Amino acid sequence: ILKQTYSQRAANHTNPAAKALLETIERKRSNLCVSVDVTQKADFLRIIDVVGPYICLVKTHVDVIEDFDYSLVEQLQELSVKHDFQIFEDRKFADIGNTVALQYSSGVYKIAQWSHITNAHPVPGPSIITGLSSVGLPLGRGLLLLAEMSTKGSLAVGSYTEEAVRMARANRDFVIGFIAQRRMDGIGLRDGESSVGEDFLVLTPGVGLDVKGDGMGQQYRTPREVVLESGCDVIIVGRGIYGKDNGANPEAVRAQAERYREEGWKAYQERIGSTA
Ligand code: UP6
Repeated sequence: ILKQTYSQRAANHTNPAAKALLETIERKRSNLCVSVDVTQKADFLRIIDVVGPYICLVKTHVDVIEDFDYSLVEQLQELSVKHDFQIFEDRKFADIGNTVALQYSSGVYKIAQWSHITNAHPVPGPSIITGLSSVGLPLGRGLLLLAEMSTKGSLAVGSYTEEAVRMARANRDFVIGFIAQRRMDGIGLRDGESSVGEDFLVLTPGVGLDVKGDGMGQQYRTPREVVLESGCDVIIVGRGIYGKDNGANPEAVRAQAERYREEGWKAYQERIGSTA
């Protein structure tokens, strides 16, 4: 898997969200996901319109937007068509199956209606996947499990991470991969089990080129460390791209997006041993 191209890997997947993400990455030559964690609609849309050409995926925390109304979703969808990117609401579901099904389908945000990919903490056990897939699978959505976190002192380590991978293996129609800091291939295999033919996507937050942390527990690694050394597939970058001023200077945001796209793609090319 480490040496395969994104387009070769698209053929390994039947889940439409996984396939679409891999195809988008290849088409745009970008493994960059931008995390747009700002609280005003205008900032949110402006940043996405600027970074759009350089990304494969936009990651949202839609519940931090103060002036949210459902038209924002329609505007986001228009941008996703204009710039050809997928959408990932970073909801980090963590409740019982029945509750997460409601949180995913309903409420103000109706996440399943517009987010190609979402994610969940494995802490409740496999029933969280049952609940979310009852909503998302018929819509062609994909789920990532948080097998690890980027933060200092994270509890998602060791046997917790192994169990997360086992939960994913048992639900490969809907679970397309992980939020993690490294490849999960072969992790948590029981005697006699093999991970041959398995291809989970690894999307990795905690990526930055200029600083090592944020003073609130976040830890940053470079695209090279993440993609080349740890074998991850998508780099997730937030403040490294839109900065401290909510992306007030579009030219600076554009330049950072271009820079991270280039770094992420170079690391991937080096990994697969190609410069094409
Ligand atoms: N995120 C992490 N670490 C994780 C999981 N998720 O940072 O283990 C999310 C955060 C934020 C983004 O919720 O939206 O990724 C990182 O933003 P940053 O690049 O500005 O630190």
